[in-house]
Amino acid sequence: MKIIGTSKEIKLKKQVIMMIGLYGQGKTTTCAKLAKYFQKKGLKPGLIASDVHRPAAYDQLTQLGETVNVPVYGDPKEKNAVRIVKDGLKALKECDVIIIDTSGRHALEPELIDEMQKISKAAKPDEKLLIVDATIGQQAGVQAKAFNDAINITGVVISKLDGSAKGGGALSAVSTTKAPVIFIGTGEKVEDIESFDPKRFISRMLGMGDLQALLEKAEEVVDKEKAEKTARKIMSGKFTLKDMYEQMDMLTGMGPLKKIVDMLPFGMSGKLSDDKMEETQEKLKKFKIIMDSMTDEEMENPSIVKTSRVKRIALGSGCESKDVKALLKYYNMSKKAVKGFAGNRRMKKSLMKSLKFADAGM
Ligand SMILES: Nc1nc2c(ncn2[C@@H]2O[C@H](COP(=O)(O)OP(=O)(O)OP(=O)(O)O)[C@@H](O)[C@H]2O)c(=O)[nH]1
Ligand SMILES: [Mg+2]
Repeated sequence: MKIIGTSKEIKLKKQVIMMIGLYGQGKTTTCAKLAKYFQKKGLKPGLIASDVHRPAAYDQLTQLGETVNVPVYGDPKEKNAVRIVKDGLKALKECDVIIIDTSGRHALEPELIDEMQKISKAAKPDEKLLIVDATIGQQAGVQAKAFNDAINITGVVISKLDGSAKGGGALSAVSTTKAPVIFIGTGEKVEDIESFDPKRFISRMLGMGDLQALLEKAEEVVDKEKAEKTARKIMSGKFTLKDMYEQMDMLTGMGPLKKIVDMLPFGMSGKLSDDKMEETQEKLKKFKIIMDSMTDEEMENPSIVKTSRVKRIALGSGCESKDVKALLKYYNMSKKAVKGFAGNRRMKKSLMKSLKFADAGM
């Protein structure tokens, strides 16, 4: 199976990006995803709505822009896409990365090529990204080649790689054309985008999970200092409800459990049913609400929580006593696990080592 083709990392600099592709491939959604991506890297993005053909296109992009909190330039009354792009570039000149959404067509017809070329001439984009939908399978490769021949794209984004059996086929087909794959889209939400890394993709296909992606996700949401503090506490064998609360906070902050588990190695994802995961996610949420009703003293020293306190906490958090007891049971199990971890010298050593790396800023 040959799936390593060309891949490319997008530069983190001031630039103009033009999105192109056929109908419904995910251009507009990907505009917002990219905006969020650059925003996270500290750059200021702006969006231009130059799809003048689909009536709702302007509203869609404006809404997405609001979601990610970036400015959107557009003029629903203007029917000339090139005019909009020119005005948009001026209006958004304070932005670092300007992303231009364009209209789609049913096929790569002369009219589409003409419009793409005109916009490209007016905007002189640093990147011309083709968006292709993974669910079309091998056809994605055909599209990539055709667009590349027609207007020299600089890269491809493969959208809808979530839950598509044909995703691998699409990716391998595109990878074998000359067009480098830059990003993959893995869901409908604005954060569902990943830089494409062929090695990582292979390991995921082979069921080895995607630890790299997991670590990146963790880095985004985890406060390094807090994580280090927790790690040191774990090593000392001390583990209070407060520590557990922080851990849950980190975990739930990383997004839906299913996504996290999908990134774990050894085909873990197959072993946990979606229902079970949803149940766990709900349980974590409930636990957090219960803990919010506990006093500092109880959080630091959970062993003082006996019957009367259980009742009070249940009442305060709108739960039943059995839920509070379930939380305490879960805490005691976690604490035992943590104690075992702290007692394991080999694990301790490897954790120490990773902390040293963290100290060295690595
Ligand atoms: N599951 C999933 N859905 C996606 C992804 N990217 C886009 N979509 C969905 O695909 C549909 C079409 O996306 P758009 O962004 O509107 O596509 P477009 O290329 O702008 O479409 P036109 O403007 O009509 O040409 C929407 O319902 C999106 O939510 C993805 O990575 N995963
Ligand atoms: Mg669109």
